[in-house]
Amino acid sequence: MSQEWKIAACPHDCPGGCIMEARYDVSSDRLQTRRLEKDLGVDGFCPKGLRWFTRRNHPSRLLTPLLRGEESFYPISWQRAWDLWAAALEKGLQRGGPLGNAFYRSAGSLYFSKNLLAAVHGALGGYTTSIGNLCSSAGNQGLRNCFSQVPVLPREEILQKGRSLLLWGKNIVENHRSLVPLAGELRRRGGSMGVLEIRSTPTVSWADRSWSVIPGGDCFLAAWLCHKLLREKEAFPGWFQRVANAEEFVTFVESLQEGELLSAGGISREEACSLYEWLLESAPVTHCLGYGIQRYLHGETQSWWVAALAVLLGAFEAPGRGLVFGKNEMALFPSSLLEEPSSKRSFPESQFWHALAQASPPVHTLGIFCANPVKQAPGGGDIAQAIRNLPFSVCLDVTLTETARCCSLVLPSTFFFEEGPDWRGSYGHSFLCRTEAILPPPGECLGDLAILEGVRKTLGLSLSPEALRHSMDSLLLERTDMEKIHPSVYAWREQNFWEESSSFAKLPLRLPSPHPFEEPVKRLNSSEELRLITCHVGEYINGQNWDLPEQERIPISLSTEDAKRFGLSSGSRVRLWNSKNPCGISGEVLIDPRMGSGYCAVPQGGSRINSLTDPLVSPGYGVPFSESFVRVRIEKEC
Ligand SMILES: Nc1nc2c(c(=O)[nH]1)N[C@H]1C(S)=C(S)[C@@H](COP(=O)(O)OP(=O)(O)OC[C@H]3O[C@@H](n4cnc5c(=O)[nH]c(N)nc54)[C@H](O)[C@@H]3O)O[C@H]1N2
Ligand SMILES: Nc1nc2c(c(=O)[nH]1)N[C@H]1C(S)=C(S)[C@@H](COP(=O)(O)OP(=O)(O)OC[C@H]3O[C@@H](n4cnc5c(=O)[nH]c(N)nc54)[C@H](O)[C@@H]3O)O[C@H]1N2
Ligand SMILES: [Mo]
Repeated sequence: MSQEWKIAACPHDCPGGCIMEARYDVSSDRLQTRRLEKDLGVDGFCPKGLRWFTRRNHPSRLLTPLLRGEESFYPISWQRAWDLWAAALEKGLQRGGPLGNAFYRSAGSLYFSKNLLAAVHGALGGYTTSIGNLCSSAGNQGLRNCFSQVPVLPREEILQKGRSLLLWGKNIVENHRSLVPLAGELRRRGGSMGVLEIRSTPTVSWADRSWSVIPGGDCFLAAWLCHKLLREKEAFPGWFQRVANAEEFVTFVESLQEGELLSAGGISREEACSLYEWLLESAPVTHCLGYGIQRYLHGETQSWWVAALAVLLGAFEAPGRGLVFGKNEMALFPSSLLEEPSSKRSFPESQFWHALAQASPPVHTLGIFCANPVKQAPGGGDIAQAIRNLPFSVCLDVTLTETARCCSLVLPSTFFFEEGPDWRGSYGHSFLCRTEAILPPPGECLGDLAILEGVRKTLGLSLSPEALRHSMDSLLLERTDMEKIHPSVYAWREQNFWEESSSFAKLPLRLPSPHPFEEPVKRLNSSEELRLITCHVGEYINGQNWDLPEQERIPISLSTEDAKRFGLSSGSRVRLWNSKNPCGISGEVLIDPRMGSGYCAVPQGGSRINSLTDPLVSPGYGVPFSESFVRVRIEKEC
């Protein structure tokens, strides 16, 4: 138990990657926090992050291992839990070899130690798992098509060399708060903040300029802008020098019809021209890609075309004209610690659950870590059933989540300030920090690695997850490419992709066919169906809203035109439904005059929203949540 100030880093999957100091005050039995000195340039926790400290003694927190009984879960000892899990893993090996045991991990915590969670499954010879993630795979794929990697533009570089930002559906006021002060600084230096959106958001209200597109329309708009830059000979001088296929690209762009591009992007010529002028007069403009724009079947094409536009506007030639999406917050994780298992079978993220039932060799056990797929993955309702159908499933989490409730065994994990040493990087900034336990966990909670340590001992494996944690710690402490700016905080000088001499681009030579982009689902009646767009919100991260009051009715934003067409007004109580969930979910209409016809927007993270989404796969193993369609009906009891 530490009464010293120690470093704590928010574990949330959020670009903030916020860091502050915390200590345990015995007299008040409270965790106290304080911000690091301002000039270090690291943000303190926001209200979402600070909730971790008050959640510590929340009544919903799991305190003992739980085993599913006939009617409900009942507490068992750790040794019994490990015996059951170890026996199930052995049975899995007998039935299907190493592939008989499945491992699924998602975005609940971004601490480095989470990369070690598959170690025990690996030591058993391998496992079945998922490939891709719920978040960024499609966008990353488009950027890899273009640059062979996901380019990194460190925040400091934007601050020093940038001027204006164009946010391609990046809702920074809600979801990337740490970019707001940076944008403020650029604004003070004369920069302009632009946003492209499909609806009203706090970022649209905050921005200096905003333009509307239709869902999935950005790639067409970006192609139109490339077309105009080439035709008007206003592309940045020398833009083609780092482009492997510049001639073919120019030929392809010249073959495109301007009018078709604008109509597929859902933007008028006048608006598009105003964006074009703004791009030239506000230069240098840094392009910031949001995650919403890549949740489509052509998500990879979306980011690829924005990348092409950035290249034509001088991304390689002039500092500050680059593009940012996310970056690998675990880039410095010592991957030498983990050997690739000899046997591994991967199913695309969205298809993983469906594949489990049909896999041959069969899957006998499933371990779920830092993940709540029943709530957060597309087709969540079916996932619940897929988990229940398995002979054995175990979920490590801090509460009895929608997913945990479907498992045979539920194991109580710790909070980040109850275990260590551990490390945390960020996909927003370039700091790393080392954290340690500040106080012991409540009840019988154990850290994820300590839980796995119990299984490996029971199985008699020599590989120790806790020993791996300590090796990871030593390897990171030995690094010489990080500057210590505080006893446990390090500044890493990340390479700026845009300034490396070897960086090059391969620009896109295709666009999706616009109407519709691709027929994703069999439509019931297209004029009555709305594309369902689910958006991240300011109050909580992803599905982690268990300590907030559940909204009985979700806000459903509709265009003025659609509301009129369906006879609805603001405040109308409706249900959103489709063939996957005919009973639907309850909501209240909000009319958004900025929206176009044919889609609705609702918050993600509601307990049943993904009962309406389809488990489709986009190139790069992406998850195109926004290719799901719903209908609206006036609410009456179902
Ligand atoms: N419809 C729709 N669905 C979406 C999205 C969308 O836009 N629309 N967004 C998607 C995106 S971008 C993402 S990233 C995913 C995120 O979805 P998930 O990857 O499921 O992430 P979270 O909901 O943040 O957390 C999952 C669980 O991890 C647990 N957890 C936290 N810390 C720890 C820990 O240290 N150990 C263990 N064992 N568990 C821990 C939390 O309590 C939580 O229950 O959701 C996706 N789902
Ligand atoms: N407060 C908070 N912060 C978060 C999170 C959170 O849940 N809450 N989650 C974290 C995670 S895991 C992620 S992935 C990020 C997500 O961060 P964002 O990228 O900001 O979030 P999204 O809600 O996925 O999409 C952003 C916006 O894209 C718009 N949009 C949808 N389709 C299109 C399109 O085709 N074109 C354009 N131009 N816009 C479109 C939506 O209307 C939405 O407002 O935020 C991270 N930060
Ligand atoms: Mo995400």
